[in-house]
Parts: sequence; structure tokens; C-alpha cells
Amino acid sequence: MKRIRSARDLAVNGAPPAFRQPLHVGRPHAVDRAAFFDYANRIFDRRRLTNDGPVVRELERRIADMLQVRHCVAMANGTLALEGAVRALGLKGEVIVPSYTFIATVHALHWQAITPVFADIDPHSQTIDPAAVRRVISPRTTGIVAVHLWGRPACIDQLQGIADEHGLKLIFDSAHAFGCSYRGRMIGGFGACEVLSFHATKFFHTFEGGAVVTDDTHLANTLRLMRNFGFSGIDSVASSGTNAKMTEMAAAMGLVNLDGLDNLVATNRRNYEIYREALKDIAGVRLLPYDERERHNYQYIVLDVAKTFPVSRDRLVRALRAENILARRYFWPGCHNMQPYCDLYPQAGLGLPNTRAIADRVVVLPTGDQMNEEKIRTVVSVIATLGQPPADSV
Ligand code: T4K
Repeated sequence: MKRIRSARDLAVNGAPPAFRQPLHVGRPHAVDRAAFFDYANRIFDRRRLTNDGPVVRELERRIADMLQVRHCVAMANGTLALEGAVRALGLKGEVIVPSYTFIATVHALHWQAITPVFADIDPHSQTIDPAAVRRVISPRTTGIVAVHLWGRPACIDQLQGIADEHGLKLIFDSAHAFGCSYRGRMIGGFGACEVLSFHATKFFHTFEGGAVVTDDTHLANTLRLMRNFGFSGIDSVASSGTNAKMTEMAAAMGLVNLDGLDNLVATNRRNYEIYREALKDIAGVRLLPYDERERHNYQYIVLDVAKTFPVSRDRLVRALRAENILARRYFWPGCHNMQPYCDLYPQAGLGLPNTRAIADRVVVLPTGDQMNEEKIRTVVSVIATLGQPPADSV
């Protein structure tokens, strides 16, 4: 690794990059292999590999306990969990959703023949703006899917108030928010249900995986049927369904990772604090803060690059990537600008000024156990170098 001292040091003109090995956003953390192989051996001994096996049940119980909810229904991935939740709650017609999210949030609606109606975000929290939600409610609206983006809770109380007032179902896409809290209560117990992703790039993962968490016993039972083709007994099918089951190996990965969760939070938190301190004097960039009164997983290091920063957000991302710092501009350019939504709803962007502005400003930086203080300071030195005013302006 080399120190960046000036703009000339940046990996342009064929100079070697700052890092030989790429730094990823979403790099899976190191796994306790001995613990995992121990589970794996027991799974092979038992020869129960999938279909509601004991390891999946144990994972569901531990997650429900941790989040203080009655039910955790494990699924093959977060997208199928979202689709299942939407379907089991009987959503149809139009459902209100932010455009500034991972595309799966919106696809899950479209895949169920529901019209996603985009509502703008609040520029500070970057989560769906309750006032914007109110503006797009129509007689066809049946629900709201809000996202706890970057693990920072959406305006839960206000959204629940709107949902109650208009008789709408409220689902939270909590893919980023495992281990986070809202007003002291764990994310997982809000709305009609919350949906988690346990993808490998997530803070907590099961290789691929997800879950619906809820206090609603009827909803949980419906989802358990749905994820297993609708089977209610050996020969009886009680409903339409799909295959969204989590495997025993995936659940074993989950149990091992649950045991290491506190260490991971500590690592992510340390990284966040080093980034915060190192970035604080660079004009034109702002690290999105985490509310210190709440619990967080600190999984996303999100930089807001203002128009006043000497180079554009995209130039900054290119410069970082040239140094093997694989920063990402999630979730650019907003779901409404992606297919099929840009063709289906070409006017959608008119009501989304904050979405557009934020999508053009965000850069997500690497964190997790691949990072240490020296690496973080090198990443920040690249940003600082680009943040120097042009020579003729000083
Ligand atoms: N709702 C929200 C708000 C979500 O963010 C997501 C998923 C969902 C719903 C749906 O949940 P799932 O159905 O996925 O469970 C990733 C993930 O694929 C996706 O799960 C996640 N959100 C999204 C935010 O990020 P990419 O496009 O960033 O993945 P990729 O392949 O570019 O990987 C990121 C970086 O990590 C790369 O530099 C490579 C590195 N990497 C990745 C993997 C998978 C590794 O080093 N090792 C690995 O195993 O989508």
C-alpha cells in the first residue's frame, strides 16, 4: 500500500494503484470456519439438508428472540421474502415505495403485478418522506413499502399513522437494518411485517437468505405454507406457493455469524469512527451520521458529495476505483430510471427531485474486517487529494 501525497500520486498515467488487493463495498467478513464445519458435519450426519430442518428452526428462533418478535420465517433470499410478504398481505393495485433503494424492493411489487408508485425521499435521512407518501395516495393504493436505508430507520411512527388513517398495509424493507433499533426497540417488530436480507454482502449473512419477521401469527403461517409450495401435509396442498426455503447449510452459516455479531459491530463501528474523524475537515463531503442513542450495525459508510466539492461525485468514484478502492454509487440512478419502470412510468422522475439529487451525490466506501486504520486513512487521503481546490484558485 502506498501513501497518497498529491493528485499526481493518484493512479492515473499508469501509476500503480494505492492497494494491490481491491477493497470492496460488501466484502463478506471472515467466517469462523471450525464452527461452520462443525455444523456442516452434523448436517451431513443427519442427512437433513433442507425443508424446514432443525438448523433453520433454531436460526428462526434465535432471530425472533433477538428482535423480540413472535415469528421469524426464514426464506431463500430477501427478494423472495419481500414477494411473499406482499402476496400474503394481499397487496394489489398500487403500492407506494421509494425509488431510492435497491431494485429488488420495486421488482418484488412488479413481479406480483402491483403498480409501484414512487414517493420522494427526505434529503437528510434519505428515507421515504411521509409528506411525499401522502401526496401519492390514490383510491387504488393498498400499501406502503418503506426502506430503512443504510440501516437508518424510516419515519416509522408517521408512516404507521398514514397507513392507519388510510387503511393501508405497511411493510418495512429492513434488508440493511438487521441489529438496528428505533427508539430503543429492535427493528423487526414494526408495521405489518419487516423483511430482512441475509445476502453475503450484508452485515449478517447466510450466503443467500432472508426472512419475514412479524408478530402476526396468521401472516407467519401463510408465509410458511407459501415458501413450501403450499404444502400443509404430506399429500395436501392448502394454497398456491413457491419454493423459497432456506437450506440447512445456509442456516448454519447464520448461526455461526450470529455468534460473531458483536465483534462485527465493534469492527464496523471502529471503522465508522475513524472515517468520521479523518473526513471531518474535508470541505464538500459529509459522512452520513448514525444516531448514537440507537443500536446500529454501521455496515454502510455513506458519503454525501456536495456540488461544492472540487470534482464531481463520478470523478471521485473513478479515482477511488483506479486506486483499487471499489467505492459504489448505490442506488444510482434511482429505480424509476431503470427498466421496466422508466418505460412504464416515464413521468415518475418529475415528483422525485430529492431522489435525483441524492442519487447523484452518494458514494459508499469499504468497511468491515478487510479494513484497518491505515487503509481507511489511505482511502481518505485519496478523497482529500481530490478535495484540494484547483491550483489557480489558491
Ligand atoms: N432490499 C434492499 C434494500 C436491498 O439492499 C436488497 C439487497 C434486497 C432488498 C434484496 O435482498 P436479497 O434478495 O439480495 O437477499 C448487493 C447484493 O447482491 C444485494 O443483496 C444487496 N441488496 C445490494 C445492496 O448489494 P451488488 O450489486 O452490490 O453485488 P456485487 O456482486 O457487486 O458485490 C458487491 C461487492 O462485494 C463487489 O465488489 C464484490 C464483493 N463480493 C461480493 C460477493 C457476493 C465479494 O467479495 N464476495 C462475495 O461473495 O448487490
